[in-house]
Amino acid sequence: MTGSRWIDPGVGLSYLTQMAKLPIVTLPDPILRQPSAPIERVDAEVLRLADDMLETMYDAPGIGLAAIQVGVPRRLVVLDCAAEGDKPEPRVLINPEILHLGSQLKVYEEGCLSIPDFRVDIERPSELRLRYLDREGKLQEHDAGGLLATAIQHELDHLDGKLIIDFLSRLKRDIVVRKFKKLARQDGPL
Ligand code: GNR
Ligand code: NI
Repeated sequence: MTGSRWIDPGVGLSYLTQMAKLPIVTLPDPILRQPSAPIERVDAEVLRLADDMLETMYDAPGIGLAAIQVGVPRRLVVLDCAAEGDKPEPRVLINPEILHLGSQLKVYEEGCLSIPDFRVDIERPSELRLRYLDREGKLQEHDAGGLLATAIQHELDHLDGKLIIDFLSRLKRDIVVRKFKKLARQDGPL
């Protein structure tokens, strides 16, 4: 997805900008454990980052991406949970907050772009109510269920430095982390 688009800053000037695929931070990079800070202003820079994150997510491919996964510790998430072949449903959530979690739980096998080739069954509430700022900076409240509810909880965990390996026992988590540390030594920077 290499495209270009116009941003109108609303002062009669437009800039032609190019979307860019960003490198995804993977385990064991300690950045992934950093808590993300709220976004103070929904400006052109934030929207640009959101578009770059969408391109990065579609390219991966994945169904969600948190800013911290591209090294930016801000509370910004992109998602697209549309079924393959259906019309894309790109979503941008700024400063997302869960207002309510349903009492019914469901198990979903989750993966994470920051932990390649690893999957784990995780039990989470199947429905939630979410509040966030949209790309116009407008406060939104929505109910979510299905895969979207699972993905939202996964992404909000990232904003607090939490990863899907944290749902494993300490022993199993250490085995996964050690594997990624070894991989980073092998094909990491010379
Ligand atoms: O692409 C992804 N798939 C996925 C599958 C089940 C539950 C959560 C996810 S999110 C993940 C992309 C990712 O790592 N987002 O942070
Ligand atoms: Ni993830």
